[in-house]
Amino acid sequence: MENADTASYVDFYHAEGKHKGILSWLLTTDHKRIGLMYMCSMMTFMLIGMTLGVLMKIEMLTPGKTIVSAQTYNAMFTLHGLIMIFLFIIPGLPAIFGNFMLPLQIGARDVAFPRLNLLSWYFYMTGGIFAILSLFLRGGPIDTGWTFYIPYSIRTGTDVILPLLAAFILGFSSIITGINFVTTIHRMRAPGMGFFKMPLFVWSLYATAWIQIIATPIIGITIILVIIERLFQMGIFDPALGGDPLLFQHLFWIYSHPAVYIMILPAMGAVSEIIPTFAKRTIFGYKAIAYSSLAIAFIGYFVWAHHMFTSGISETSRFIFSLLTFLVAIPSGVKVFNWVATLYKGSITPGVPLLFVMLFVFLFSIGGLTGLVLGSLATNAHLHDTYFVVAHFHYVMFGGTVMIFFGALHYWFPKMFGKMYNEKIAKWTIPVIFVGFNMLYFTMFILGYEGMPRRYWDYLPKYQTLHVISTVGSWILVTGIIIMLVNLINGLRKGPKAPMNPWGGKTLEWTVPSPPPVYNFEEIPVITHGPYYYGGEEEK
Ligand code: HEM
Ligand SMILES: [Cu+2]
Repeated sequence: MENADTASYVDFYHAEGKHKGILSWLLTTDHKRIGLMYMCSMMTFMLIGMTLGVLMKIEMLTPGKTIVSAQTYNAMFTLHGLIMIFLFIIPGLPAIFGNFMLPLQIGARDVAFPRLNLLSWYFYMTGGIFAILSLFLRGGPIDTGWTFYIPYSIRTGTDVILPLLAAFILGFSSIITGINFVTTIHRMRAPGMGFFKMPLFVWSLYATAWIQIIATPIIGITIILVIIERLFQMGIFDPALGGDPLLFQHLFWIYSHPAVYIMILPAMGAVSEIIPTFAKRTIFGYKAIAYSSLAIAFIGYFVWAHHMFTSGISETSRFIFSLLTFLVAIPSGVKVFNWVATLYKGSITPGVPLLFVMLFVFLFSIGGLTGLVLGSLATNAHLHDTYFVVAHFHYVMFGGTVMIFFGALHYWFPKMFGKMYNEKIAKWTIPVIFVGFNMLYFTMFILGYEGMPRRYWDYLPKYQTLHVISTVGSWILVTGIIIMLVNLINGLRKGPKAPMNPWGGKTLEWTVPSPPPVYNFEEIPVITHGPYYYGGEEEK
């Protein structure tokens, strides 16, 4: 198949298929287009979420009211959390880069169930629209926090049911994607590509897909029970009716802890692609990395109650859950060790994606290590529900997954759009992001340690200096992100044409034109070399 060298990426994706114009997108079953549709919608939600975050930080410039009322602040952190978790970071990497790259990386022409794939995007959009609609209904914007904790979520006068339904529908989207990926990986690998010849990004999607399939129904059931409780006062969770609020917390975290691995595993998978490419070496410890993804997915099911140490659960279960939590550090350490070993004596080119990986390793390590502080019982009692927690999860989710989201964007951008961005500008955004990020969130560790509770609109004057530093940090961070995005958009519009393999990547997506043609491969490749890399000469 010829590469459409003169056509822009838009013409290119429009070129084939039954429908024209916008319908060629809305009715497409091409995994690449679906990935791009996810990208557009998710980045929109990401920007809304970030705007809310910045507004919250502006509110925190002074004690008492700065720009919004206390009730509005409650709605803002709830919506910020809901958007960031359910509409951006849980579906993010699998839905965008997984959809786009999985078939390419295993030498397939599409995913196993292309129509189901499109349906999952529609579910995603329905969930997003429900969440937005709920803001304008009856009681006004939901104010429970993204965790919907009982009994508040059955007592509040704000609209809880529609956001709950939104989360429910988004769960379906996630499950469908999981089923699709597991089937695709089992059934559609190119001849010769055994499981241990698959790229590590594919391995991470595989582990993630199983969590999506197994864990997501639990939150689905929990959500339905909350709705029933709110509508009919059945006495499932409400202590006033003989229900058990702790039951809610258990069910919620049985999903929501594994969900953090849905967020982080694909990011780790992308890291395992970017590092060998930019170190010009085969990945060190391929099997160990692949197995550690499965191990993280597995252990991740048994640690949920570390979110409930101060809720009154028994001494024995606190002890066990604390111990199990520490175990997750082992497979995570295995990955970091192998990444470092790959870089060691590699011939490293500091390309933009690799710089994002460095940012990730630094920030995610801080997030992970402070996770151990929260995982120990004694320190947890002091830090629970303070800004220390807010700092911790931003370091993990934002410093971890989102930085790799940005890194993956810069890594696969040339492949996805057939254009290059300005690498110099992209490199300059990294120190800006670094400084802004640490000002914004490191201060929160100190604030929390000193006793500043999370989800508070007001605070004692002694906390003000740190809040101001943090707020200024948020402006710097967002400036960096805006420059980064504008640079990518400029690349899209008028960047030079990208070669087939700009980084010297060794996985199959780099053997097809940029952007890849509709059915990816003219001929399905036969994998003879391995593990992991296709054989053959470098080509530009
Ligand atoms: C410009 C970037 C961001 C800023 C300025 C920001 C700021 C904040 C602030 C001020 C809070 C509330 C603190 C409180 O009163 O308890 C918060 C909460 C939260 N943020 Fe962010 N954030 C940003 C990006 C992100 C990202 C990228 C994610 C996830 C991927 C995220 C996830 C969350 C979650 C889950 C909460 C908890 C909400 C709740 O308590 O219910 N944030 N953020
Ligand atoms: Cu957890």
